[in-house]
Amino acid sequence: MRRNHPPASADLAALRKRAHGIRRTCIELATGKGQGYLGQALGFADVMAALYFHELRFDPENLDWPERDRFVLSTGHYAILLWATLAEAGAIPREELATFAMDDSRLDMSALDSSPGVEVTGGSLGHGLPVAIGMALGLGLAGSEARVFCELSDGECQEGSTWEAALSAATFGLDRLVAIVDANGIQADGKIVVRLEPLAEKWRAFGFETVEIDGNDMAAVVAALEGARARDGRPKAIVCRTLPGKGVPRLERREKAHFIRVEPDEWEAIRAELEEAVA
Ligand SMILES: Cc1ncc(C[n+]2csc(CCOP(=O)(O)OP(=O)(O)O)c2C)c(N)n1
Repeated sequence: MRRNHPPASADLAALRKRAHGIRRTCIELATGKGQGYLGQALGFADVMAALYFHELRFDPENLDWPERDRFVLSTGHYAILLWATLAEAGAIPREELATFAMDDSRLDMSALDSSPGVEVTGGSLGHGLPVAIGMALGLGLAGSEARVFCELSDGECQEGSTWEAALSAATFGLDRLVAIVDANGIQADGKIVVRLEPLAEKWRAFGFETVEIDGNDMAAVVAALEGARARDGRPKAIVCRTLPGKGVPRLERREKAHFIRVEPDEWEAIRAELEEAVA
């Protein structure tokens, strides 16, 4: 069903259930591949549930609805999470999930703009925010009410293009723009290598109205998104502290969670741990 305006209040229990469904689908998608970007997907699932089931103006039956809010997935390697979220929303047929990462599938390992629900090809890191700013400017010129939500990673906060974009967003007073940083503390080889802290203060200093939250606390995520609705001439940033592998203790404990390798006999335990976590 089309959501025209974000609702005034949220059903947190229902959103947590959605997040769980999304995590379950992420695991289903990764099962059998032996490896993948599962850690980030599990970590950011709460934010995606809040976005797609509460905040975004969104029509699962028409992903190209012109008045939709734009969601830019800057980290194309999080694609598995987008497919799981869109399937949870009924925007991708569940049967299609079986084609994930196969030749000719619409559901690639990394998000392409030819895929359903993808606004721009991600994956070349550091480009999502600049593109989101162009979209926000264009929507403003077209007289649209649509807003632009841009996910980006803490790794991308080490890239100059991100901060150049942030400067221009504040200069243009882009209050329809919400930057959502997945501050999960990791990048390719392990922990973040360049000192980013205090990250929220940096966004603030660049002119963004900024909050820093536990991105795995649904109440906090919803409050931050609702707080970012103000059209007050300033862009918004939400710095989300998330836990890679969230919901599956054996994955939460992994030191190298950027690209997870899973033994064939481990999937069952992973599924069981996820279900135990919500029991
Ligand atoms: C411009 C660019 N440089 C390098 C890469 C290779 N790369 C893919 S994912 C990744 C890790 C980046 O860390 P982060 O964005 O924080 O992602 P996370 O580890 O949380 O998934 C890198 C370096 C890339 N995709 N794009």
